[in-house]
Amino acid sequence: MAMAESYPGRSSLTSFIEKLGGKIRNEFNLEGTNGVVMFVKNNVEKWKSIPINLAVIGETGVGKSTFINTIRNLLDDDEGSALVGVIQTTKIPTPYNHPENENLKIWDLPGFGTADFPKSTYMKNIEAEKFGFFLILSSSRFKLDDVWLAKEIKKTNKTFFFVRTMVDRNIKDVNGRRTNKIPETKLLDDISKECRAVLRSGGFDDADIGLFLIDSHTPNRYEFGKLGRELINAAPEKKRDALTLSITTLTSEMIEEKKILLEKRIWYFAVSSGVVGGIPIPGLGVVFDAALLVEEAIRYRNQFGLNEKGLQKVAKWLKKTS
Ligand SMILES: Nc1nc2c(ncn2[C@@H]2O[C@H](COP(=O)(O)OP(=O)(O)O)[C@@H](O)[C@H]2O)c(=O)[nH]1
Ligand SMILES: [Mg+2]
Repeated sequence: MAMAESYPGRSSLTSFIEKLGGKIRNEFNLEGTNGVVMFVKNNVEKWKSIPINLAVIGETGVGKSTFINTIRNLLDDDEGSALVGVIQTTKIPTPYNHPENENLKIWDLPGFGTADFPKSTYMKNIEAEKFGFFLILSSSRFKLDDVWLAKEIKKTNKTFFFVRTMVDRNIKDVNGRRTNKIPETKLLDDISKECRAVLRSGGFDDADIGLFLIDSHTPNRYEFGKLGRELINAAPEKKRDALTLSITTLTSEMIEEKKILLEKRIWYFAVSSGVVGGIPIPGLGVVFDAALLVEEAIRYRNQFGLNEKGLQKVAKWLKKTS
């Protein structure tokens, strides 16, 4: 998987730490403790200044606003959330900042083929070049227009995924009044096949198409987490950390991604602390640790939603989904 390239695997960890130690020792020799603090900060805070623009496209009612709220870890009535169930009156692309990373913008884009956004000028009108990723949403089978759009995006070499929303409703519709329930896996498989048939008719091979079946109300179910992971994997290396640290935690896949990344980050602190702590000036190591480690420890807690606000949110989600 692409992940292995950017994160030190177990076998390459020793050389990663050795190299890091060399760089940090160098900083210390040149600039003292401040140099080391700056070096670590520059490296671990780099992600905050990297802009990421994610486009969410689909007709009114397919679940764009809901998806945008969920990926930002917001419930529909939270402050700053996108209005759900509201017919779009604004026909211009609307950005929503991620609450924890204002450089991550998720854009609500109007569907195409309307009078305001004719197909012929759609890519130009939405300023397609500014987006790194495109998610094409549908709450039923995809249409040939979706396939057309995907082809246009493919021409620009950008990443795109198909996202089939509201699968929970389909399952409920079929099984709601049956005594002998059809297994969920079979129903999901049917939805997937139905979607893929349309995409295949447009010339997309199953192998090169990312299709994810989700329910934005319960992101810990179905393929919401898998979608988050694939977004991270598809991101250019320099954007990967920013996405990992920003995307909502509510899936096991994201918890795993965050764990891997935070494990890498911790070496910056451990090695620096070792280098600075090894200098025979009493108290220097303690000061250094206090300056950097407290902040990072708070970040770890926040990343896993283990602060008060995060825990309240999890409680709210659980209450809502149980
Ligand atoms: N069950 C379920 N309902 C959803 C999902 N996504 C959106 N909805 C509901 O579908 C309706 C339209 O959603 P909205 O996000 O406003 O769609 P938009 O017009 O594309 O922005 C709202 O009532 C949402 O609560 C989903 O994944 N599962
Ligand atoms: Mg909307």
